[in-house]
Amino acid sequence: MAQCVVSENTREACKMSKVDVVIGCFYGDEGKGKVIDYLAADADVAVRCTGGDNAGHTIKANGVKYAMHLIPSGLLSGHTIGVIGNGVVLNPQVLLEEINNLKEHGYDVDKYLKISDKTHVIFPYHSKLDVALEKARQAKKIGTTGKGIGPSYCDKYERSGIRMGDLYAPDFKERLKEQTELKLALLKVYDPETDYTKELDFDKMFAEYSDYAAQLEPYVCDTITLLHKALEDDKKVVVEGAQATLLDIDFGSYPYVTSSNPTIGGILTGTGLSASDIGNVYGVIKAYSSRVGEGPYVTELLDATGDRIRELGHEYGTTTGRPRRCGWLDLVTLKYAKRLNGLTALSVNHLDTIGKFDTIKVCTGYDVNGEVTEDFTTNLKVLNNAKPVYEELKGGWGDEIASCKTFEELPENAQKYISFIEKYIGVPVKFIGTGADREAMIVRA
Ligand code: 2SA
Ligand code: MG
Repeated sequence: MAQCVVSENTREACKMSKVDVVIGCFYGDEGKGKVIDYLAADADVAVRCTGGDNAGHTIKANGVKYAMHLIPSGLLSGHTIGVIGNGVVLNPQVLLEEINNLKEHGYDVDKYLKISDKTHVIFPYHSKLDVALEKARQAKKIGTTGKGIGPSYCDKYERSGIRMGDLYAPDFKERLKEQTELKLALLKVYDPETDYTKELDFDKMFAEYSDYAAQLEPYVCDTITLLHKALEDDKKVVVEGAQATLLDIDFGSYPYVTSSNPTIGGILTGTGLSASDIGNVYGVIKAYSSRVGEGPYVTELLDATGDRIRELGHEYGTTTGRPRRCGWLDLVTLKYAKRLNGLTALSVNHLDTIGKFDTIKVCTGYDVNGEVTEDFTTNLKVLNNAKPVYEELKGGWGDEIASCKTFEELPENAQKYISFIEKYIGVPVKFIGTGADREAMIVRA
């Protein structure tokens, strides 16, 4: 039999996981940025893989608060390369604002930012279409962010999208002209009352995008090779999930979803990493739940308790400023997120916030027409009919936990809350967010 030419050392190295992944388990805004920030401290590369500037990670670094929409927030560590992967849809204007802001705060963006040549570009007609489509949906609105995400992914899958690399091709002008005309015709169908010809003036758009292209050119490269070379050089990579499991185009509550795969599959297709490169998959949740936009939400509280969670947790969107819908933690949904993503550990944020309630409810089952199930479904009819089955746990702690550095230092009820989640899901809670500051986090071994 032929001998295997791969040495034992290489085989061992292959087994070591070098890519940590951070995924939102519910509807976004779980506080992924905080974990990413922690992991980036010893990561060499941080990658964004899906979505666009509909994402917003708020990070506080050196006393400054940054709302990161496109640049991987790992770059804020000061020594981590930030990669915008091929699965992202990119609005160059937003990106340039972010680049300039970081430069003003002393970040060497020119050294650390890389953009995939395959990343699709968002043009003004995408956002116009996004808003016009929402308007045309009338009573059946999705509640999109209006950033042009859906229409841009439509172009990608229809194979007419313009990618970062295409901005430098000789036919860019011709393709942009063709797309602008097509989109103007479409807008006329969806929103016949508005004249878009001035807002989508081709010459102006071409001049603007040619300027953006020139400014961004130094960052554009083959990020797939870059990532794999980094792994071959034993570098540590963190993938920053955007949006969340229940907003997944395939696995979320369709059509109330975003237009990409924020789940584990999107991590691979949006970066070019392979399944066997993935090691830790960190699922991020809050100690309660929230949602922006339309769609089913079984544990939503439309009462004073929901309002109190919103105020205590400052639940207003980073991207759009919209007040978020709020409710108790839903473990049925979390179990679904665990199954889909293969979560290896959890991060629970806002433990301080939920501890301000004396009694906390946690959803452990859905009552669907008298039958209790622990299995989530995206069937809207079932979801809209499902009534949460709650278990009550004792709260009564609060801000004082911000100074706790270990799990053991937490008040007994707070420990019990975390242990309850772990027992139900069967996944350890590794990170616990105990306050707004980035340092306010317990990291368990
Ligand atoms: P779109 O604009 O097409 O993606 O909107 C479709 C639906 O997806 C929802 N959506 C989001 N919901 C929560 N958070 C989002 N992004 C940030 C994040 C949040 C932030 O990644 O954490 O900090 O502002 C996000 N992006 C899209 C949207 O409300 C629609 O329901
Ligand atoms: Mg967010």
